[in-house]
Amino acid sequence: IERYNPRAAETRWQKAWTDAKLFETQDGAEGEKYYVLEMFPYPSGRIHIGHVRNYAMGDVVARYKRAKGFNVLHPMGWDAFGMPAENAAMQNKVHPRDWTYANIAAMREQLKSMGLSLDWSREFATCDVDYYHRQQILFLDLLKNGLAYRRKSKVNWDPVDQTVLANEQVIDGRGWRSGALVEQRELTQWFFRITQFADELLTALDHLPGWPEKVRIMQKNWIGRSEGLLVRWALADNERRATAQATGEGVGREVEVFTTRPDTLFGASFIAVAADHPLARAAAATDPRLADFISEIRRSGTSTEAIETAEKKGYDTGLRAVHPLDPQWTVPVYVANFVLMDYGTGAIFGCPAHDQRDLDFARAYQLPVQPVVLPTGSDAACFSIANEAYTGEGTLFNSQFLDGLTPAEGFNKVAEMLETGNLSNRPQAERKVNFRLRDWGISRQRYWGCPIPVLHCETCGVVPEASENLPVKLPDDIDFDKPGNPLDRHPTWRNATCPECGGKALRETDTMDTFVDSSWYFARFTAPHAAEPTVPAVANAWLPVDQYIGGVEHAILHLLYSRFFTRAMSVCGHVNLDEPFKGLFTQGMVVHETYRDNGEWVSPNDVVVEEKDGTRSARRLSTGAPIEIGSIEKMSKSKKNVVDPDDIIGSYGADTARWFMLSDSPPDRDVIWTESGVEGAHRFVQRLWRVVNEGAERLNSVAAEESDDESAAKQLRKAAHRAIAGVSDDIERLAFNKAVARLYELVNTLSASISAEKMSAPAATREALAILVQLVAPMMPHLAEECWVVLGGKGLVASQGWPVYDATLLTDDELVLPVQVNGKKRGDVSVAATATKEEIERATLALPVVQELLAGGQPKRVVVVPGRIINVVV
Ligand code: ANZ
Ligand code: ZN
Repeated sequence: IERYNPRAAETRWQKAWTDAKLFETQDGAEGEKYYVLEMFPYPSGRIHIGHVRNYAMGDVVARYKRAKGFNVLHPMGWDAFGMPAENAAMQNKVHPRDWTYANIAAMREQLKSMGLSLDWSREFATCDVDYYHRQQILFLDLLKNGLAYRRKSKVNWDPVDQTVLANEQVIDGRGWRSGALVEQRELTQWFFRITQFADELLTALDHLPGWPEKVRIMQKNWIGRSEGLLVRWALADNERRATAQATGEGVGREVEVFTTRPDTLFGASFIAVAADHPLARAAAATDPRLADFISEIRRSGTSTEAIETAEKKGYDTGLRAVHPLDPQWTVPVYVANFVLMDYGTGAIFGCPAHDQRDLDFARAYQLPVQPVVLPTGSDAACFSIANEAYTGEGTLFNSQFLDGLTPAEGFNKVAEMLETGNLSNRPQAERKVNFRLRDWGISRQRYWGCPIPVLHCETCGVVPEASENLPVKLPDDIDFDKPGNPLDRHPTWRNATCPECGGKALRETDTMDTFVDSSWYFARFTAPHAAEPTVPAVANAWLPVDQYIGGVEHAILHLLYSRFFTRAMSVCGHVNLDEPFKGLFTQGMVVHETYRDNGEWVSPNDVVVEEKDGTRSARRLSTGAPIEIGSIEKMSKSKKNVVDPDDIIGSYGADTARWFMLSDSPPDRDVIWTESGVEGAHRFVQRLWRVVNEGAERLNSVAAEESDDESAAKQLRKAAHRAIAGVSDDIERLAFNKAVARLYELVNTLSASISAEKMSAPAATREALAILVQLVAPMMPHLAEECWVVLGGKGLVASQGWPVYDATLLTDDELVLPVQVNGKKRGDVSVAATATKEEIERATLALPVVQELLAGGQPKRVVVVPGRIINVVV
């Protein structure tokens, strides 16, 4: 038997599927709909091995569901806008469009070489004018519905690159690319009102059983709902008047804080406000040192993370605030670097004993630390706080009328008192639900993105572009010679006519965040050529996506934006649903050992690893020099521990690559790419090929009238039918590695029976071989087709129905056990040999004769002697 040659076979079968238009899905075709989608790739240039894993998984599901009779939608496209294309343009003088489409062309070929059952007729790239045209329609619809708006907002501005930076692009206060000190600028930016759905986006997470728990928790934390109290602290009169006079500005009479712990009010020792709080600004007007302090803390990074990790710093404004529960008690008012302006009210009261940040701050500025929550079982006399705040449960103490209450009771008591204004004859607080979630800023000062389709008219202000003027196309003739947004300095593109008054207007030059592009592509796949963003009836029929598969790195932003955008599209009538992804699966990464030669990373291609007496050593393939084996890490170019899917597919074939990606570890865990693992997968490919060929050969030589040996046939059929049940179940649960293990087993069983001296059950062997090939097909589709031909199967495996198992073959042989009632034999019960005691008991009690003797009552005792006898005591 000749070795299986994947190279020739794979292209042949890919062509056969394409010619048969097998994977071109028709809307409303026969069968229940099933939409399976892998997160679409960014066209960076080449697919990486993580893509192979992701798409192999999705393809198994798609092929399996198709065989099960579903009408499967399994499309592919490109998340094609974004910075890397502009970087390439700056570095290599190539147009972002050319760079992007060349990458797409290369990657499309790579994906095609994997033999994925994709409907390529629905392919699009988000940078296609056809796509972003519809995104502009959506933008204008959101604008009409109050879901898009413009406001001033603070941004990180890189003065050298002349661009806005995301928080992650600011490193130690400097631009990641230019190294320039980042400035805070106020720019008018476009936002999507995601906060309008904050509560809904949160509660709906409880109704997504098809999502991993960890992703739901991450989204919950991101949305960050907290129930608290807005508490107004009056400013002590003297200082307030002094400041107000000096600045001529109305410093408020009070400062309002947001707290989730009003129960700890008696432990308060200071008020702190954000650098941008009006109180801080007013105070800085008369205090140059405070002004310096404020500019210093503004420089040190604006990300929540930067703020949380920075050393706590504050400046005493000299103002004093009056404690809301005790008019005789005042605390100092600081400006502090750990208070964020855009959360709550931008002001807090600090309770050092029970909040770590407050404690760090209090220690730095010698402020009192008064514990007010006593851990259960602690002694009030001895309990004190050192360097760790106590944030647990307990009983309130040192708190006057709150003493003895739990924190929750204390919360309610304080809330009631302050809400009703018992103490000062006016309400001093109100309950408030706060969200961490902010509106989504979508403005980017970049060229390679979807233009925001509005105009700025001198007379009419901001005007949406008229729909007949859409799309607002990106100009082609741009240059990247200077930093900044090429759209801003384009000589003519900005000049336009106001659709309202016909006067002169300037185009908006901001483009949309690329997360907008990926927030609705799954809906566009349902009608990729429609004139409108969707055809609602068609979209509603296909959506939600039944199984979405992608990396956990998208657990928050992409998935949350998509959930928001789906709701926004619903409001505008483009779809009629809230949740876009019914099932979500986040696959693990592909990791690889690292290698070093004198501190320099070495590619696995130039390394041979040897194992001797259980220890592994490595040397360079080219020079033979010894190499240090390093830790196993995510594949990355910088560590050179990448393998190129093209190389793997070129030398072993796509089926081997797919099989290995599916076989080695549970799909939600990381998989370690090893050469030996790939070789193992390839050996299995060859083995399967041999078993099928040998089987077919021997079957051909068996005389037609020869009949099966009954017991041998039964064993074989059992193995095959159990494999059908098991593999189906594994695929349904996305436990691909388990399915693989079962198929190894089935091949072993078949191989033994085929190589036996006498083929005792030819008919059963024929059946089992066909089943094997069909079960393997979703994972190794090319090999399966080739084997199908060998077995003389009709048509393509890819268009066969999924094999159906015979349920009677799943149970082991039955056991018949005698049943005694009160020591006297009354009958027999037959149960599966594998039945548990509970199952045997249930079957026994269900016997009519036992039922009769029980007369509706319960037995006193049931004694099961496994494999022997059952005694019922009534
Ligand atoms: C007093 C207090 C005592 C607090 C205590 C906590 C523990 P979450 O749960 O995230 O909503 N806070 C409020 N606004 C803030 C801002 N703009 N910047 C920084 N911190 C702010 O957190 C609410 C708590 O975070 C609030 O409750 C407040 O501190 C602080 F033992 O008030 B707390
Ligand atoms: Zn106008």
